[in-house]
Amino acid sequence: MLSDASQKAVDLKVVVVGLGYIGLPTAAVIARTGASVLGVDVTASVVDTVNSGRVHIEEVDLDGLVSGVVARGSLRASLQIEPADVFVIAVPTPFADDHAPNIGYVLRAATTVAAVLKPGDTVILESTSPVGTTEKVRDLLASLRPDLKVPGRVAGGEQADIAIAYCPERVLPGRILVELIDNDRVIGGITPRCARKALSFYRRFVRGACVTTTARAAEMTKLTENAFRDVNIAFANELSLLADTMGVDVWEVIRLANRHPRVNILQPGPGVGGHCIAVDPWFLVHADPEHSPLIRTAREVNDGKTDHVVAQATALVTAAPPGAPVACLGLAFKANIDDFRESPALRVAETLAARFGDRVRIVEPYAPALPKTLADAGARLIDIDTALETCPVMIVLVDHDVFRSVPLDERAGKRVLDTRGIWPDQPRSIAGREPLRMAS
Ligand code: SAJ
Repeated sequence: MLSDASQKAVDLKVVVVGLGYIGLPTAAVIARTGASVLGVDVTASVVDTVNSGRVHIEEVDLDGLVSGVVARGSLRASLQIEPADVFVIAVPTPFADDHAPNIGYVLRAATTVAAVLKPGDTVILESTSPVGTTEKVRDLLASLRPDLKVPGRVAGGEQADIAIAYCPERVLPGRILVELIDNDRVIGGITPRCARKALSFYRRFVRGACVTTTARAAEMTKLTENAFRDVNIAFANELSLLADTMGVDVWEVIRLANRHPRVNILQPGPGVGGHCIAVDPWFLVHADPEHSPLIRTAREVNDGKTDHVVAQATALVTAAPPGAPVACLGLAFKANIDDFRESPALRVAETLAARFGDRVRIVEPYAPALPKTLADAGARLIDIDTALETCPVMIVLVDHDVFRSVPLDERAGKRVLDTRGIWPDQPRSIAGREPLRMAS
């Protein structure tokens, strides 16, 4: 017989709107607690895939978890929403060309939720959002459901019928299932009571600390975390340009500087990619351009680093024997994942393919086929062994483990541009420049 607590978990009905990189793992983790979870998505193929117990995204251990909870009947997917006790919104918040955040998907999801809301329900927004979005969701729900008393809009002494909160996800792709459980959560309520309601939900599956605050503070906290990382990567990328000018190995300098007890510099690379760090800082800049010059400049430095890598790579290929094949190692936005969104590696490879056509070979163990832009330009997908056998020019764009492990004797004599510093023993790097090293 079930204990009271697990009986409660079984009875809990949760809807997760958006079955992407965050929504699907979140839905599966909640379903594992015994709650009955419905994942709602606008894409029929995603719904079909999940209902057949499979996954449409690569994430460590996600396939086993999803197949288990679907087989047990704890997780279902649908194009249609159903009534529930808790609604979690995890849809994208992209930005327009002028970096204006687009919260259209969030408002559409809230509209869908409004149709089935009832007193006692909790609505939680997890999508990274500009400050004030949760209040906009509240206002939208209030206008669509005038029959419900919404938080922050009730006369003194009265209780709201529903709770609304913002709780940003903080998980790192590749470690999502672990971090969903172990990371601390910041839970911002429209009112303190809303925060407490959301807190009791997260306590079901989060082992990390759950800290409550206001919705606005939680929204800004999420943007701050990613802007912090972007600014710090920009510092490393700026150092890499300075080190090039000075003929110094930037990775060695960073390693040495990080021996200082209060210095912790991140790693330079070909630019910053992904759907979070390259995007979220703009939400802060867009809200108050006058007071965000540092955050804006960091974005520009990181984007500028990709242009710099393109110029270095172009110089390296141009200096190589005519017709020599060029291997671009990696397309993903970072190591050991299959996510190519906003990837600087992809941008570099596409530019090189547009310039050098069928001389360009791509090595990307996480891509089953080449993206169309690359294929149309004449580039070909090959494996790392073929690249090592046939390509005298190699451009390292992603630090996948399989690239990192290539020993020096297999790449000796090659012209290498190593944008990730994975081959510190390569005799010539950075467009043929010999970095100065101190004698050991
Ligand atoms: N990168 C560098 N140098 C570094 C670290 C990263 O160039 O030293 C590059 C990566 O190669 C990649 C980009 O930055 O192109 C972003 O990678 P990441 O590993 O820093 O972050 P994401 O985008 O995978 O995940 C981030 C995380 N945020 C923070 O670490 C503050 C994660 O916790 C968030 O949940 C996620 O954004 C999100 O969804 O917002």
